[in-house]
Amino acid sequence: MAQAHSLTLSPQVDEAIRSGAPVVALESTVITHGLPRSPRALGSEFCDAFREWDGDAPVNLACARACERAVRALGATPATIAILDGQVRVGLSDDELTALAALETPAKVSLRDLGPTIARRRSGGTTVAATTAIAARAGIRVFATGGIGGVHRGWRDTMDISADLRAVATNAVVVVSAGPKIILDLPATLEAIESLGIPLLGVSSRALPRFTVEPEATDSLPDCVKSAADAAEVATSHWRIVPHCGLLVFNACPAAFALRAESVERSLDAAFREARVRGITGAKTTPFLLAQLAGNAQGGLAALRANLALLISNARLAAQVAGSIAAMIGPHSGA
Ligand code: PSU
Ligand code: MN
Repeated sequence: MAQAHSLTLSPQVDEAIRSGAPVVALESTVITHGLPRSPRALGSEFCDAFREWDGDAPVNLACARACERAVRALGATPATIAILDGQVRVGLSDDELTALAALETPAKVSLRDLGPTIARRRSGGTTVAATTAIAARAGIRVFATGGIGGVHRGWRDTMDISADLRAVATNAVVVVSAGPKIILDLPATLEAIESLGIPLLGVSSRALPRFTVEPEATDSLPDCVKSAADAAEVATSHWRIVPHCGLLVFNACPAAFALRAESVERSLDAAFREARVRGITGAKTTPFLLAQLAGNAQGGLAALRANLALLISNARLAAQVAGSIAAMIGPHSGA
């Protein structure tokens, strides 16, 4: 294990960063809080599209492994980021990944929780916000996740705006996601991204992807890239002028697995009602709403498939972007 700053890097990740080889950071709240902890049969269409999938493992572990395999298959090194017993880990062994996926009471570690979690020697999954900050500190330029946090519905009353956005605005990392989580106020989230000065790029389209749901019909993104190399070119150009700002790449959920908007609206209403009845607020909101949507009797399996499909697809794209950036800038000087 290599220590850089206060981070513990796996030998593979340490070597890749030192030599300037492409590395992709992967988030872990999705493992600890976002996915089922038992195996699930996902059907042959899914298994054919995603050969990385290992159907015998619990879904959360299988997903973490599949994302890592997808990254490796494209010549990059995966670095799953999490906190284990107070150690900030960048790159996990398969045993560590297995242990993380089985934690009984994992913490959801966002930016504000880093110090407390480390000092108290706790374990948990890092959110997009915390993962982005840790990746930047390690010298990793590209990060793949599912959906990003943003401005929550009802923000006028609650001020609930995810730390994800500010973290991307203040760390030079390309964050590849399938757009803002569908539970959010999407127009307000786009405005907040603009206010923070974060470049926002669609992939071959300026339609807004909506996490597990098919993209909007109208074009509302300011720009789009036509390839991973194009994204890398935009990122490195931005960093020459604004060196500490991240970029958002919105890669729509693979069309074969995306959910129809109409079918999701009804379950969304029910999920919000349930959250209100149970008094769910703050950091518990996002995991609760997503679990309600995923647990919905009809939509459940389709929502799960969509979520997994976009996670693996984002890991693939991120690996290609990391490859292009590595080819352009070579070894990172900051780590
Ligand atoms: N995926 C899930 N559940 C989650 C998250 C992802 O299924 O809780 C995390 C992501 O890591 C994202 C965070 O960064 O939720 C956003 O939460 P908040 O709105 O509290 O910032
Ligand atoms: Mn919040």
